[in-house]
Amino acid sequence: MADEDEELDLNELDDQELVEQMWDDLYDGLADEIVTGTNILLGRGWTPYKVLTEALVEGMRIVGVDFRDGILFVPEVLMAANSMKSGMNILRPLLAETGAPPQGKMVIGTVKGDIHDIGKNLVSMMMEGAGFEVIDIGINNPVEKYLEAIEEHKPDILGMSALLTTTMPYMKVVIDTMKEKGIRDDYVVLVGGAPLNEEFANEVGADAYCRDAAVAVETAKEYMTRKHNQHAAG
Ligand code: B1M
Repeated sequence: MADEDEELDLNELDDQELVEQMWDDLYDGLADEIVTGTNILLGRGWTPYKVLTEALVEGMRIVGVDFRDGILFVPEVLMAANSMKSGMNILRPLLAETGAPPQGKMVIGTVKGDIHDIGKNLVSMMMEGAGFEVIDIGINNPVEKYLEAIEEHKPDILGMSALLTTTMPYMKVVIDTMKEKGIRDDYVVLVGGAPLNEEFANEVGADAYCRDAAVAVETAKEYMTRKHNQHAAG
């Protein structure tokens, strides 16, 4: 009954009010409300991508600011993250449903020591929506896990995510190990995560830095086009 009341209340809000309410609900870790809000916006004709970026990602950005400033703590941020995932679960199949032609294969995972996975999951969702087959190897991956996954799945692209300044150098460990094994150039290596930038990506020997999930998709597509052109020429 309480849920029904909440749903009615959220339905009465206009789009902007509802989005702002969802930022508050995400902040408060209210997963049911996030599910309801996500469904309402979709029902009003919002694209899954618009709901994702304007309601969920922006809500998590606000959480991040108060986490940084010591206003929110890990348990609260975990609840916010779980609420965000409830919304993402609704959007995932819709984003994958675009009927995009098959593009290629990507293995993606968050590096060793790092358990942040929302950004990586979002990249996976968007890549699937763009027609990529995605093998998501999860969080806290040592170099061996990356090597096993690329050996098993033979992807076109290896994606790595890191959200901490302390874990992002681990990307170099993975890339250097690939070099030692003589397999670095068999894969396109894309890296992303809030503390990274292009300079860092160059330093560690990645092919490209992806600022966000949309850039990851565009970059991956560009590399696939290049690969096809090279095959056609060779
Ligand atoms: Co963490 N955390 N956290 N945290 N956390 C940050 C990253 C932090 C910036 C917060 C802050 O202080 N402002 C800070 C890092 C500071 C630093 O290193 N400079 C921080 C810290 C310090 C910590 C802990 C150390 C806190 C503690 O324990 N005292 C701890 C570390 C745990 C660990 O990993 N070992 C910790 C823990 C956690 C939670 C578990 C509570 C939770 C994670 C839950 C989860 O992921 N399941 C959490 C969260 C949620 C955050 C913030 C608030 C939000 C991250 C997020 O999900 N953003 C974050 C603050 C912030 O980033 N502003 C913070 C939304 C997401 C959509 O964006 O991940 O950037 P993002 O992904 C984007 C792009 O970066 C890019 O595309 C994505 C989509 O557009 N991208 C890629 C990401 N990966 C990519 C890979 C690609 C391509 C693009 O491959 C091709």
